[in-house]
Amino acid sequence: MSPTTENWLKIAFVAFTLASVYFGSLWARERRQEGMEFALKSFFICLWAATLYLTMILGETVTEINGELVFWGRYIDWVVTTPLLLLDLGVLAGLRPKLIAGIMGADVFMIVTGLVADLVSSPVNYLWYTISTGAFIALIISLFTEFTASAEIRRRQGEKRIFHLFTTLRNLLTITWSGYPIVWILGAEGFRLIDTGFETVLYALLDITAKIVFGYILTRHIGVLAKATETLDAAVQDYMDGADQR
Ligand code: RET
Repeated sequence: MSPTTENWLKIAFVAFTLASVYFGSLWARERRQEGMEFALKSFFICLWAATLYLTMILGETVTEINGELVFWGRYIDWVVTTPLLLLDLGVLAGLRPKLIAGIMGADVFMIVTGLVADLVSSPVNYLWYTISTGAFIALIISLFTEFTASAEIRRRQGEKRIFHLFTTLRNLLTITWSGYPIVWILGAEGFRLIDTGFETVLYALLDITAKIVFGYILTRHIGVLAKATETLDAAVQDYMDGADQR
């Protein structure tokens, strides 16, 4: 591992450790307030990321394959944390639980096929990259169709602040998440236009924005979020009532 790679893994590890302390203490202080499960989720997301960064620093989730270092710990991080980030956005939009679950499933598919792309050699890796990107595009489309339509309903019900928070986080998510397939294809896994050190820097910055900045904006609006939880509870109740009739 080059010094740049190692240093940036450490920078990300420290950032996620501090962020998990921040979100964890926020939750501990105000855990009886409605909407605080978002802080708890951000705590877990950052703790998980810090743990996986630690395993990469220690070389436990890094393996040399075909003469190239594969940081597979990243995928173990993403496969757990990205569905949780989508869950946040789905709850905020007031999306039906069934759809949230479907989107989380598509996301897991995207990460697992991305891992396969990283493990196999060229040119088959590009096949898996394309499959993963297909899932990614479908996911982004769903954010701008189903998620947004659902959030629109809330806006019409007078919940303007929730709608505004939703669009801010949806746009942040779309921009940061789009960075990942770009870094991947430019880096050691694809065309090798950037070296592993620079790739580590870019992934660290993307991870920090997608998890810490996202979680910070989200938890700063706990009051708005309490309302989002109420609506989801009502949707779950409706769903359960429907199931009762069957
Ligand atoms: C890969 C490579 C294959 C094609 C695609 C990818 C997308 C990855 C994404 C990752 C998001 C990670 C986040 C992490 C934590 O905060 C697997 C790089 C489409 C979108 C948000």
